[in-house]
Amino acid sequence: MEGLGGTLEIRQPHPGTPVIDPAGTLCHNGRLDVPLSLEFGLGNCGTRPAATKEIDMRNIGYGCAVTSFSLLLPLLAGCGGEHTAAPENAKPVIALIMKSLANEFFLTMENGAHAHHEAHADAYELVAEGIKDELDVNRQVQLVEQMMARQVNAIVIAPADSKALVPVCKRAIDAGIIVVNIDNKFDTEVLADRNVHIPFVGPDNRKGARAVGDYLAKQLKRGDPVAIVGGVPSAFNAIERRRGFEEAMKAAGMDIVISQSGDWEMAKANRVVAGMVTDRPDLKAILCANDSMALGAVSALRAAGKLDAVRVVGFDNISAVKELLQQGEVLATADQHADQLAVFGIEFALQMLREEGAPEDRETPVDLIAPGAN
Ligand code: ALL
Repeated sequence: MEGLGGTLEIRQPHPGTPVIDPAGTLCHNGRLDVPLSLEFGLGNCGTRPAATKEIDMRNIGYGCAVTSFSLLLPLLAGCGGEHTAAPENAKPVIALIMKSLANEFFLTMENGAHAHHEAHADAYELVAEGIKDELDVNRQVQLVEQMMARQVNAIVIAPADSKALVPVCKRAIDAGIIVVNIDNKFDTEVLADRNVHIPFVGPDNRKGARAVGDYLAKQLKRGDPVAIVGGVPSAFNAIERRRGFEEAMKAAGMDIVISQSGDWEMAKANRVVAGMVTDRPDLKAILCANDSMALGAVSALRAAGKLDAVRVVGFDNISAVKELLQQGEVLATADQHADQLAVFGIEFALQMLREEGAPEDRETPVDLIAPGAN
């Protein structure tokens, strides 16, 4: 079997707008991020799974506005179950698997990765993928499986869930792929249970949140009632940020009267905060585990006429929050250098590809961003 055929249909998006097709494929920046796993059955090739192939549309020149065409994919050389080995001197392929590209944080991360790749294009090939929303864990599992089918050399992953992605990443490692965990750390116990070691490259989220909370505390009075809006509860970085906020508030004698999840999402945080200020009109501050949720909190407070009475802090230092920081509507955030986070992971993976064994985990910087803080 020398090639496989298929037909791909892509709808016309609004220019420059992220578009998600029903299969969860994300199309943005004029690029079709084709987890569009074109699934081609292989007839009687019994031992191999259905083949998936991802297609980078960047060079096609139509942006995402391709309507319909046929593809011939010289995908698998045969049906014997053997891996199609890359030529000896081929560049390694590194797959970056992120979370929600609807969150500016991950777009910044992706742009940083592409800039690094452009500067080191002779060293490796980059495939960057994301999911459509913060809770789409299954899609991330599928992305790892697609990268395995594609036989990439390394996967750099920011897992949406610290436990659920471990088994598929273990399968990738067993298949000979290097896996580097960035941003949100895998659960240590689950890794131990599965007897797998995955190096982590990312910040100390507890420390970052503690710094934001300590700064906020200086603007409050002992005993003030405050609330926490957390990230997805199954994400370790969400747990760590909540701990950092709690430590700071307790150390300064504040009263944490409500703690609820906003699932990292602006809209969910907006609803949660609207409820909080109704239940506790005396609230003095809201600590949000990321900036998307801080934006949702600010708009809920504005709608309730409470923007002056309640301080808001976040985490990420996304551009929309930079403006609010200047206007004083958000008091502080933490910068974990999204543009560098994937780059650190990619460099780590390249190092592992060059040398045997895994280097030590690497802690990356996280800085308090607040007026007069530095
Ligand atoms: C985390 C990141 C960001 C982000 C969040 C949303 O893993 O560290 O703070 O806002 O994911 O997915």
